Amino acid sequence: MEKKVAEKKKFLVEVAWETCNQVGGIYTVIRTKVPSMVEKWGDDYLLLGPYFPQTAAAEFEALPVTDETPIGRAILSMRALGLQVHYGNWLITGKPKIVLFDIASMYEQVDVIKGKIWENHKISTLGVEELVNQTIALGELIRIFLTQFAAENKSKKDIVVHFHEWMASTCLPDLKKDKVKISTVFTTHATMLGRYLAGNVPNFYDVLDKFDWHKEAVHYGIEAQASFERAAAQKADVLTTVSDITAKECVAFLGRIPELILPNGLNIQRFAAMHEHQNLHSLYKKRISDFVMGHFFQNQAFDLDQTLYLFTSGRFEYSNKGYDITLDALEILNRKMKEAGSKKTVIMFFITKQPYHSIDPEVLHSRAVLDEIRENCQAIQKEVGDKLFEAAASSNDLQLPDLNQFVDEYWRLRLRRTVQTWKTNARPKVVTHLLKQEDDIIRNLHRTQLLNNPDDKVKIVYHPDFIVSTNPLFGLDYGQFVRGCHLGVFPSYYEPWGYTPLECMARGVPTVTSDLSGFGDYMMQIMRDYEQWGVSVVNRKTQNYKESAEQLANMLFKFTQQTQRDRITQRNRVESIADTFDWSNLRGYYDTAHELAVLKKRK
Ligand code: G6P
Ligand code: 1S3
Repeated sequence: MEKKVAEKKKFLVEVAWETCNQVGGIYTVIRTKVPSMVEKWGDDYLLLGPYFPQTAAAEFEALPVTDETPIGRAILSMRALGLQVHYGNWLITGKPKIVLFDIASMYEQVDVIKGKIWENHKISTLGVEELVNQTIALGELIRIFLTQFAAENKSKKDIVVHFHEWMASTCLPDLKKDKVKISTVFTTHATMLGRYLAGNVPNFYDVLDKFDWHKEAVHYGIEAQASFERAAAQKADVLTTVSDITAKECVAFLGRIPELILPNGLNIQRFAAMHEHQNLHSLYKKRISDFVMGHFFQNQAFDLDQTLYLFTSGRFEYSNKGYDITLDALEILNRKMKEAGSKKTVIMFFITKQPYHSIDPEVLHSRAVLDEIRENCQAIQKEVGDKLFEAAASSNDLQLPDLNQFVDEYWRLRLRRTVQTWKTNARPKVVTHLLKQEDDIIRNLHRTQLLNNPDDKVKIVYHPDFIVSTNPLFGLDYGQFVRGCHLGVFPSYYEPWGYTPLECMARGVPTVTSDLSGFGDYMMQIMRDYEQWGVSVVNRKTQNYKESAEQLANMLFKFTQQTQRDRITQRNRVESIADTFDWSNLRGYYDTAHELAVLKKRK
């Protein structure tokens, strides 16, 4: 009897606000995991999410809906009620089936739904922000669909529904109340209160178990969000999160110990460039060097062979993402390098998103003039080449002629004039765009005077926009930019998982992370000699801010002392362990969560 139950087939539904809708890291989780999920589940796999026409136009392909399948019948019954439900393929690797719900078709009902939520679950949603209203409307659409789908489940498969984050889970308490025949998993990828409190309360981790979740939620104006999150966490058959660190927040804010930790992976195969990865580094580094020449050389030139490109990137969460500690460590690094008489130059890129008017025209202009200088040089090179060839072929004498005579006066003058007008006494800008207002990065740079002075060993390029291939400054997409850099720096203070260091590893780029990020914590657990593999972990758990900044500066200083051979070897090593984080290795954690949900439901 026991055996028969265990063999029953399962159908998996995953639900996320970021299905076919890129906002942040959850999109990466869902999207990169799809090939591995489709491999296991085949046709017994479905993703649910919101319908946004613009993204759908690029990533979604509609399929006909018939009444021959439970999914089709559930959709048709919703359409009969006047609800807009889209069914089709998500056009990504793995091409999964997805159902997207048009929130607008439920929006008029939001106040009625809110009333019921209050009646049934005592969750107050008065005066909430627009996003919460949208998630409530989406939740109701998901509730109707899942209820109908479960009722249509004639094959009697165990339906497991995996909800990601509160935005996709406002209906979870109702599904439970209505005893809909599904098993549920809820994964929180961060907690609402953690996000707010970590950035505002000093020693957040030390006082984690002292907070009154409700009082804090009201204080930060996120009572509805935190309540939905807590309700979903408590009602789900299985609660999971992405790291041990966030598991502690679950206990403190959601009132439940997660049954499982589901570490995040990537579809590493997509990045694998095998032996090519070193050549790609070289290629993309040249493109970054083009920018660096254009930006810096008009005022100060340095040896590009002795220049290292470091970067950090992510949403603008100044202290959560560790931009503060990175800047303070860079000031120390600058001093150390000067004192040691280092021949190296470090260019540190801050890639994040902040409101701006436009790219700074002077930065663009300088870049354009450098391109013109290159064109002049190429014209001269061609002229000299052609004339030298002619001279060599027609001469009997083995002496090399004076090459200067082959350069036309016009090109000589034009080159000189272009270079002269380009050179300037003005310091290279630290920020590439015209920001709408001064922010914490700029304030810190002014305090530390890390302003691209000629004698600085550490130079700053603050690029307040994400990198896309159409960007005129680099002409690279983000992945190419990462490959061209030497080191990714992510010493986060609050980071439930953090994909950025993993994205470096996948491209063979060494990285710095912190023991307060889920990824760093996980690395420390699975690999004792992680440093050997190009992953440095800043201790932010037991050291104070100043000590951590000093430790980071020492790590960076050590990095500047490596030889090129060291760096090449290290890149090979980093690349060789990236497979550890392939979903084919990490999907097993999800499989366990789904098994567990079914078992708990049956009890
Ligand atoms: C790769 C390329 C080499 C290049 C090196 C530069 O290994 O295959 O041709 O010299 O990168 O490394 P670096 O760390 O100095 O950018
Ligand atoms: C969250 O996205 P975030 O950047 O808001 O989920 C991600 C995926 O699990 C995670 O990597 C990240 O740390 C969380 O913060």
